Amino acid sequence: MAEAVADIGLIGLAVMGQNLILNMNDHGFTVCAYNRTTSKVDAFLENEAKGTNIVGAHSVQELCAKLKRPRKVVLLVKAGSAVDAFIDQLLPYMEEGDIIIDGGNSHFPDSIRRTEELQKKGILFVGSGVSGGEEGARYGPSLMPGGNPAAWESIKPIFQAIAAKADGEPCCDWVGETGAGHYVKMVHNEYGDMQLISEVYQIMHEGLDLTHDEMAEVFTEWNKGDLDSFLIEITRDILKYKDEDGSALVTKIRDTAGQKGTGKWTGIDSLDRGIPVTLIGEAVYARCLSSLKDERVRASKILEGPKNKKYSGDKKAFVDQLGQALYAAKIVSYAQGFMLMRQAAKDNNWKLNNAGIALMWRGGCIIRSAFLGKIKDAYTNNPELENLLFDPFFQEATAKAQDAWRNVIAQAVILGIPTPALSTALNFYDGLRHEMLPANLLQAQRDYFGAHTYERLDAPGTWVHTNWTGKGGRVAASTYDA
Ligand code: 2AM
Repeated sequence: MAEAVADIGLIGLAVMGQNLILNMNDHGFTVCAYNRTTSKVDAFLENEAKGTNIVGAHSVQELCAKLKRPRKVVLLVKAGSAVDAFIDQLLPYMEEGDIIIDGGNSHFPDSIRRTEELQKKGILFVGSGVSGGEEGARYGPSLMPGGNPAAWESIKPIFQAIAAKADGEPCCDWVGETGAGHYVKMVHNEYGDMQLISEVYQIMHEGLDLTHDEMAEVFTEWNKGDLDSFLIEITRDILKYKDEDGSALVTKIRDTAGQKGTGKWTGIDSLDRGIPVTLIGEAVYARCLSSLKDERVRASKILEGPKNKKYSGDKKAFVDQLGQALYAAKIVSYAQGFMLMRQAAKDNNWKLNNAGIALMWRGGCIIRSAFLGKIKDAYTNNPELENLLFDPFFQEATAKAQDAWRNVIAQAVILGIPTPALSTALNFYDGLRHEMLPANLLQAQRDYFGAHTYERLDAPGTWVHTNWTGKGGRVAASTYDA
């Protein structure tokens, strides 16, 4: 029988798995490595792990024998059936209180199911979002663990040690119950931020005729203030990057955006829950429209735009307004994301750690930004905050930016430059702050053509049908909703 020497085990020796093991080793933990194809265990021990405290196992049984109690096993294997298969293989060698952590890209309903099934067997399951790619895994990822809360005390020292740090604080905290970790990982995506930055780029390029070096200067300045973030920083570097002929390389890249699906899944989830996460929606659609390159080339030759395509005012002042518009729209984007998480928490009975979530995203991942510190403060000050925009800091920030934001969008509309994300953010903001929306008319229309009934403002909870034409029946269609 092997001696229990390891603090934690990890299954799945692809790059992410190997890097997480090396990261844990750097922080003084003894890790036992295992992989389905066991030759990879030997190769890893002989190469990357040579000279470290890392140990290997050639079977799940050997892995479990080498782990200190309570056993902790991280799975970093292909999402889906491989995770369930490994859980089944581990169970015979585990005892009550042992912990299985899935650090892969699992869909959150699977993590809900696994937490519940394993709890019945006395095993603690954790579904953890891991963000930051290979580099993050090696030197400090953003970690978003959720699942069975009883597991947190045991895994906390390891997780917080290996996570990225922002102002000395680990970008890892307990997210919430069952599938909360993987859910938050899904909502945390860069689609909104990237689309907003790209729209601002198009306005500066097309409407203001700024050179790429001038734009890089603007992004350098923005990165020193409220907009300080990884994406602003890399945009600055991209704009400066020259091709062999001395021109900006970015101008030579075919303008059709790819996507792996995270944004799409967040969009679909938001539609399912009835929460208007419009920035992600627009960001996904903008990528779809970009992909219709051939059709756009044909359209560009036949569809009319405005005669005047250049901004004629003070460019410097307008660039400052662009920065404000970008900031305000970004606030709305995060407000929408937290609205979605709030609804998912209600639907699933999760008690979400909102302040912790903002902190987890401050480092290690693509959306990392200084701005998230303000979100953390907002939820620390008021854990029950109904909407991020109600926090005094964000309420004031949007109020201060709104004139600039409105002017930017008005000018973009006049110049014929598309701003789907910047505009939807403002439309959402204006919609949210309207006590009355025209849904009264909409309800009347539904009642007119479909007898769907409507609720009266002066008698809440009373649903009535009006015979709008004086013809036809007086029966309400309460049994269907078309
Ligand atoms: P492998 O090296 O044996 O292929 C990323 O692909 C990781 O997931 C690898 O460690 C890989 O193991 C593992 N993996 C992928 N599909 C798997 C499966 N069906 N069962 C077990 N491990 C799997």
